[in-house]
Amino acid sequence: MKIMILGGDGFCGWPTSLHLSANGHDILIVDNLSRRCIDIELEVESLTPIRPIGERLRAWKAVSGKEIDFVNMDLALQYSRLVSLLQEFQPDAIVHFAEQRAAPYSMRSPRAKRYTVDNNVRGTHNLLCALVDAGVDAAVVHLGTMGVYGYGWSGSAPIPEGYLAVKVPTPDGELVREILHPANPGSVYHMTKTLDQLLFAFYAKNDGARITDLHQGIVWGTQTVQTSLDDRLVNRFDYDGDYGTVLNRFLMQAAIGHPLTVHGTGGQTRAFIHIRDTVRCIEIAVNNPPAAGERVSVFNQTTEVYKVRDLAQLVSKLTGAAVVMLPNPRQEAAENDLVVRNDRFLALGLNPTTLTEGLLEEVRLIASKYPDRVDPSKIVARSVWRKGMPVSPDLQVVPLGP
Ligand code: NAD
Ligand code: USQ
Repeated sequence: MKIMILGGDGFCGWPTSLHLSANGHDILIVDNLSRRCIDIELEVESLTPIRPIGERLRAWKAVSGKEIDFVNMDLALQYSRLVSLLQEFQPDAIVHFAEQRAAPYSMRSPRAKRYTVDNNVRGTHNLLCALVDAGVDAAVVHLGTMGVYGYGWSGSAPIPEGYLAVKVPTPDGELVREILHPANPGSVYHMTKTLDQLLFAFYAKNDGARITDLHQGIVWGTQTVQTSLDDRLVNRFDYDGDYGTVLNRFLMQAAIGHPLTVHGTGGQTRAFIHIRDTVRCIEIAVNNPPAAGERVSVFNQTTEVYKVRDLAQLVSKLTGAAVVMLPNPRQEAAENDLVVRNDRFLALGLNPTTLTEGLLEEVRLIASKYPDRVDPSKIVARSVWRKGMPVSPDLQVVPLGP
């Protein structure tokens, strides 16, 4: 298949591009490298020394013999170029990762809020509009988020895959209808994903666009089979307070002797997936698109559910790291239940990678390889959801020994 990977230089996009290339697909990465620019803005770098995109692609050719093409283009701003590119490349499928994806970054300033909305909503709409404009019938696979459902809205009721059956009262009794699950975003970033859902629903209905929306949980881990083949292919590892996600942060913190930073009580329950399952799920989704005229196909792309404090305890037990409860910089439920259906991927053959001590240790070892690349002043999360919320000071790093 000819597959365009929008956002293919990022944390999920890079390993997905390599996985699909290794499996024989013809890959074109489109990315404006904005994530690398945000590293410069935040004065922090990936914990792993990621290489420039050109070097990454040359290394992949040397290691695998396969070519991946790259176009540096802004999906949100370069509409005409996008139409031409679709007409030239004629993709069978498009995987859309190209959005600003950090909730704390999206809340850090008015500028970041506006950038996140402009970038994400315009990018997604440009893609859909350009497909129709170019007359290209490619299947679109979009990376959405579990956060569109919100947390705690339905107590312990399982979260369905995208659509909720509701009873509608009528003069003659009642009708049962399936509606898009109510959206309940917890940040400006998550809000853009709920807006994306409406864009998808409209273009599927109006233009017969074939769209799959993957409501992905928090991704942990860093390496896949392909990114481990050569140091130059290493995947990014975000550890800072804006972009680092919780479990990878805990593993990095343990590796350098920083206390594990639990926000609030740690009673927040979240859904997780390992990066190796991310790339497999995307391949399954690419191979199983909906037909033209069908509604948007939604999968919950997640394999396990944990409370934040239980993850901290697990990492602490494994490593001896201290756990510290910090004032929560976010506005979110202190405690919530979360039960998630993921039957669709399981039915299509996903064999979930579960959070075993071996895999945790593997990530901790990657983190401990680069202690000199950590800036301890970037670890504590400082983007607050509302002005005046307390900001925690830096914490002391005490290396734990071998
Ligand atoms: P990332 O920031 O590492 O990668 C996103 C890539 O898209 C970057 O390389 C960036 O340069 C590019 N990009 C952004 N805006 C662009 C634009 N306008 N034009 C062209 N390129 C653009 O993020 P990630 O962690 O790889 O996440 C990828 C997708 O998966 C995101 O949409 C995110 O919302 C979703 N997701 C991620 C996670 C996670 O835990 N990382 C979990 C659930 C969903
Ligand atoms: N948390 C801590 N300590 C930390 C970091 C986070 O307690 O040091 C807590 C947060 O307060 C939150 C939870 O851990 O309650 C998850 O935070 P996170 O940063 O790991 O994840 P989140 O902000 O939800 O965002 C990440 C990705 C995003 C994706 C989302 C999937 O950055 O792109 O959409 O996970 S989901 O959470 O399922 O919506």
